[in-house]
Amino acid sequence: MSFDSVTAFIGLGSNLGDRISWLLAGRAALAEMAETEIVGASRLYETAPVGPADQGPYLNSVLALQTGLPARELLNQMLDVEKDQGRVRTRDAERWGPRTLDLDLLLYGELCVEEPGLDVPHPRLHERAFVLQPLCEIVGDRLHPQLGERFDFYLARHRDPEKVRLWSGVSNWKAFGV
Ligand code: A4P
Ligand code: MG
Repeated sequence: MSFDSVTAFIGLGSNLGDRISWLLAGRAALAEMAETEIVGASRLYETAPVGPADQGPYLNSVLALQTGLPARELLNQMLDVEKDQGRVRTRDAERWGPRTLDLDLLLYGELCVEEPGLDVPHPRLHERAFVLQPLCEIVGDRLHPQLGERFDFYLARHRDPEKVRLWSGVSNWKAFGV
């Protein structure tokens, strides 16, 4: 790993088909990206859908990556992984609708950018329990690079134990790397 690598955090979500298989395949594909290593993982959560209510519950988790890829290149490769894992984007696909695998670039070091096709930190990160709960397992005491409070501050505002529950369907989710 090069000296100027950055720690990035990626949110994974799935609510269609064999959800855990999509997440495991997504994690494996992320681990194979050039100049990139998975260095941390939250546990898995089963979460009530945010957005249209007529969709099933999600599995969500957050991975920490050490990467030498620039942010845009990382996101492009994440979108390729989504595509390879069977997610179909159509022009009229429902926003926040069901998906086999959704990968969100939550944080890329301390970077703050708002460009066409690249918003980091993820703009809804600080208001979603399904992201904050797993993220805070890894970096709850870090500061949101744009908004300035600790991530566990935002979690305390949005925590929802009814809608975000630990999921123990597999035991090896955190067994990445060596
Ligand atoms: N894009 C720009 N910045 C980013 C970034 N930091 N991470 C662009 C990811 N993508 C980024 O994303 C739309 C475009 O945003 C991409 O082409 C990319 O270039 P999308 O994945 O096609 O659209 P989306 O996911 O339907 O919409 P959006 O607004 O990204 O939704 P979210 O925020 O990803 O939410 N409920 C539960 N319980 N768990 C979930 O995981 N996920 C969603 C999707 C809704 N409800 C959920 C969950
Ligand atoms: Mg998304």
